[in-house]
Amino acid sequence: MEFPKWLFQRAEALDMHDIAEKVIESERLSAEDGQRLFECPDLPLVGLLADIVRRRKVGEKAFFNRNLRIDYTNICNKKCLFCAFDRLPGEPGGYVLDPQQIHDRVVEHLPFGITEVHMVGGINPRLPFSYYLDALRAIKSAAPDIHVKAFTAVEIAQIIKISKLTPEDTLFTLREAGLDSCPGGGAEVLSDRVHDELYPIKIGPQQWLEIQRLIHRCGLRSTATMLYGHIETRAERVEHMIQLRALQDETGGFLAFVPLAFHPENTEMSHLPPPSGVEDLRTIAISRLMLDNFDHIKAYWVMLTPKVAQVSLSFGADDLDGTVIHETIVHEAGAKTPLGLTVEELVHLIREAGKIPAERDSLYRIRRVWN
Ligand code: V47
Repeated sequence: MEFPKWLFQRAEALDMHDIAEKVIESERLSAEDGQRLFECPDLPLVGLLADIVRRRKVGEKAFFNRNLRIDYTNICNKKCLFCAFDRLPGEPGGYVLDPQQIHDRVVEHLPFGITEVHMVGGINPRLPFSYYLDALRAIKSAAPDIHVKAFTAVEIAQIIKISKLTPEDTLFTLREAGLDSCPGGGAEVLSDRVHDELYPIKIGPQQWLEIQRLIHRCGLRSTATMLYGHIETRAERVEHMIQLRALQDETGGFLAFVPLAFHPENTEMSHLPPPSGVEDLRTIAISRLMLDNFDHIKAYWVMLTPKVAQVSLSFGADDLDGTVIHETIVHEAGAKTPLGLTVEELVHLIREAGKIPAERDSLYRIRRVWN
């Protein structure tokens, strides 16, 4: 690809021309490159480089789907300091949705044309293996063709523990009950230091990666997240991306990367400021540049706000997740975003960003393009 002269001059002025050249030549960036990009004072330059990669991957399309969130329980014994959603077993305010309630919630939302249910919850030690299977079956009995994206690696670790089956057989049994793919939550920051400080009794980086490897080995796809903007360093963010990239080289099982902007309200870290819009855009752009083997970078509007998510479509992101009806985890932590966007609103956001709206299914097959 021809190197635009003005881009080269701009990069050269900041001693970033070697990175720009690597991007143009589709060469893999190193951890050191990632750190230099975080330190680069010219955010639009970083965004332009990310935009080159985005365009190469998906052209002018930007994706979304029609999805419903079901957070089946907020009871959790993991005491993560960044979480405002959890209630300890026995604490007031805890809930568990029974399979009938899950079924009814799906039925209630079928008129919205949902194609995916994204279902996660806390680590509730009182739930037996049969609960997880019944919850999946409840969704499929309401809508047999719906894609069920459920249970983060943290929940999968818990389900394996209680299932009395091998890890592989646990996954196969979940699949038989209706599991189609797994969401990417629970990764937080793949760093032992951050793990020890913020969520020491939840699975750590190596186990999270191991469970993802298992999910992919069992034939299921998944996503990967990173919770940024709290105590992690920029070097730790880069290290997180490098670890995901290595696993993706090995399995090819990740569909997308989803950077999650930390919301401090009502958490043990409420004294911290939330990440700024600039930090959001920079993190998204650098993830697009570092994760060369990921097809999609998701701008999760629920955490970013629809406005920042829209701008991020020019900074490396190509997907707005979806309608996300009824998210609760981050709304408990102070998110002021709506409890769902309509398809019309998503199409409008994407069009205004100069991109072509493409409704996708959960595996990124296109269902409709708004030309
Ligand atoms: O695992 C918890 C994070 C995740 C807070 O896979 C918080 O496509 C910000 O994983 N501030 C759940 N974040 C959401 C999630 C997700 C969302 C959208 C798409 C996908 C996907 C996955 O939210 C949790 C945790 O990492 N979280 N508390 C908080 N205060």
